[in-house]
Amino acid sequence: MEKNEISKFLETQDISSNTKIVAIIGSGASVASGLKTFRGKDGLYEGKRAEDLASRQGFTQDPTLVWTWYRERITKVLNADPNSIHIALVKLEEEGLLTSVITQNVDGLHRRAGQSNVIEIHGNILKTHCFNSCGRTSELTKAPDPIPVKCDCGSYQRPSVVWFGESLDSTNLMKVEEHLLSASIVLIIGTSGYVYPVAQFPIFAKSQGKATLIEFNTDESAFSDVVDLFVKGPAESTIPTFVDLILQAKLQ
Ligand code: BV8
Ligand code: ZN
Repeated sequence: MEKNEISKFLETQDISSNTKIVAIIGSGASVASGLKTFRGKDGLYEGKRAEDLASRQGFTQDPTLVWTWYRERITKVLNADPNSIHIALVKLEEEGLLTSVITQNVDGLHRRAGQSNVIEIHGNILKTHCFNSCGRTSELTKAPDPIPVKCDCGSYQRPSVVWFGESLDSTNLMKVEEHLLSASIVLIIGTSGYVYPVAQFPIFAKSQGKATLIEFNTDESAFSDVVDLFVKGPAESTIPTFVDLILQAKLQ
C-alpha cells in the first residue's frame, strides 16, 4: 500500500541530486530498537508527571527518583542497536540527499549507525555533567551505581539531556534554522509533535522555507493536519521503502 502512495507522491516532486532532505526524529523511530516512547500506552511517562522526572526542580526534589528513572533508560539504551530506520537514513546521507538528522532522541543510535550529520537537540543520555556546573563531565559505558551519582565537587552529576524549562543549545538551534530554511523535503519520523520548540520546526520549514512535509507515524500526531503526505505504519518498514523509492526517483 504505502509503496504506490509514496511513488505517486514522489512523481509530483522534483527529485534530483540537489534535493535537500532534513529528518526530524522522535522516540517512535527507536521502538524497533526495543526502546519505549514517552506518551501513550506503556510509555515512559506512564503514571508519572514528565516534569517530576525531566526537570531541574524534579531532580532537586528527588535526585534518587530521577536517577532511578534515567538508570533504567540508560541500561536499555546500552543494550539497544540501531534499526532499519537508522540504517536507511545513513544510506540517504551517503547518497548526498540527507543534509541533517534533527533528533529528539537521546539514545545516540543515529551516530552508532554511522550518521555524521546528527543534531541531538535534546542531548544524550550516555553523557553526564555537574548539576552545579562545576565543569566535571562523564560518559557512561555502563549503568551508573550507586545512584544518585555524586560529583567530586559535592553536588551531583546529571544526565546531559535538555529538561523541561531548560533552553536548547543555541548553536544547535542556529544549525536547525539553517537546515530547515534550505530543506526541499522534511521527514517527520515517529514523534507526537507535543514538545516545543521542535513542534514548531516543520511548519517553520514549510512557511519560511520551501519544504514539503512527509510524516511517517503509526498514528496521527500534532503535525498530521499540516503535512503534505502522511505515511501510516511502522517507520521501521515505511522509511526503508521511502529511501529506496526516492533514490530511484533521483536517478530518473
Ligand atoms: C524550551 C528530556 C525555552 C530528555 C524532554 C512553547 C515554546 C517554548 C517552550 C514551551 C512552549 N510551550 C511549552 C513549553 C515548555 C516545554 C514544552 O514543550 N512542554 C510541553 C509538555 C508542552 N518545552 C521546554 O521546556 C523546552 N525548552 O523551550 O526552552 C524555554 C525555557 C523556559 C520556559 C519556556 C521556554 C525543552 C524541551 C525538552 C524537553 N525534554 N525530555 C529525556 O529525558 O529524554 S522532551 C520528551 O518528549 C522526550 O525527550 C522526547 O524527546 C520528547 C518528544 O517526545 P516524542 O519523541 O514525540 O515521543 P512521544 O512518546 O510523545 O511520541 C512517540 C510517537 O511515535 C507517537 O506519535 C507514536 O504514534 C509514534 N510511534 C510509535 N511507534 C512508532 C511510531 N511512529 C513510527 N513507527 C513506529 N514504530
Ligand atoms: Zn560538580
